[in-house]
Amino acid sequence: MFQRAIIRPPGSNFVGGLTTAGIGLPIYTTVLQQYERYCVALKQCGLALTRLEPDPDYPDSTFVEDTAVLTARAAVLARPGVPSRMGEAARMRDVLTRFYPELQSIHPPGTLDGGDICEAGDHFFIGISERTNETGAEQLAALLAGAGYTSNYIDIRGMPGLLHLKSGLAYLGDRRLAVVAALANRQAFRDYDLVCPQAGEEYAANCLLVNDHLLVAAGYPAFESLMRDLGYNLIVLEMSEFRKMDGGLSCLSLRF
Ligand code: CIR
Repeated sequence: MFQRAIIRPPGSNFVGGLTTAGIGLPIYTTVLQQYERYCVALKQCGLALTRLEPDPDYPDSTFVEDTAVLTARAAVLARPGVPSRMGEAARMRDVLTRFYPELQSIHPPGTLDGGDICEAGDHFFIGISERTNETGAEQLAALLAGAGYTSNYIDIRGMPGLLHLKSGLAYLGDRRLAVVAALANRQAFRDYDLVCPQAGEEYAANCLLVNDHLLVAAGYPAFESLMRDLGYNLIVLEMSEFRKMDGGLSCLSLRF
């Protein structure tokens, strides 16, 4: 069970962040509305929120997930793989050491974005992407192994629409994964039940299981009804403005 989430509200600089989506610029008032609903949803899932201040130096810093990997037995400070975001991790260090005095770190030349790391019980899928390099992935795998976790690598380099592994993958509990069709044939997933969003609904794969609820993005009706049929207790959230910046439900919090 998760008990807490660290969040950092989007600042007025949010629209200046990185994006490849090509679907327009976010409207800041709508960003804030969607964000507050997301926070309410996390509280509804039973989480206590540690709410940081918006950071005027880092427009992408609301995507806090990318700064760390938090687990029940270990915590690792990430080392974001794009220059404009690298300083975000340092600003998270003090917050994290309050909860994890034994915080470990990814070191140069390793780079790693938390969005590339998908926890599935005691196993982790580690994405190798434009942001997370092989060295960063190997460092994390070794740190996780030291804490008794297994892992394997999923190379997503060059796959359109997948900034991070979790842009197309989520763990749904009970050895079930939501995964985009383009990743579904990977050997690493062979012992899992796979649920694939239909063509046109790929964004919905970035859903988020938080205790007794599954957070899903609004606007993907086929995926939503599939999840309802599987018995999940859904909270449906409008995410349009975060999608414009390549972000989704998992990126906006660090849960532990
Ligand atoms: C970026 O390009 O880094 C941000 N605009 C979006 C980060 C989304 N994070 C995530 O999927 N974990």
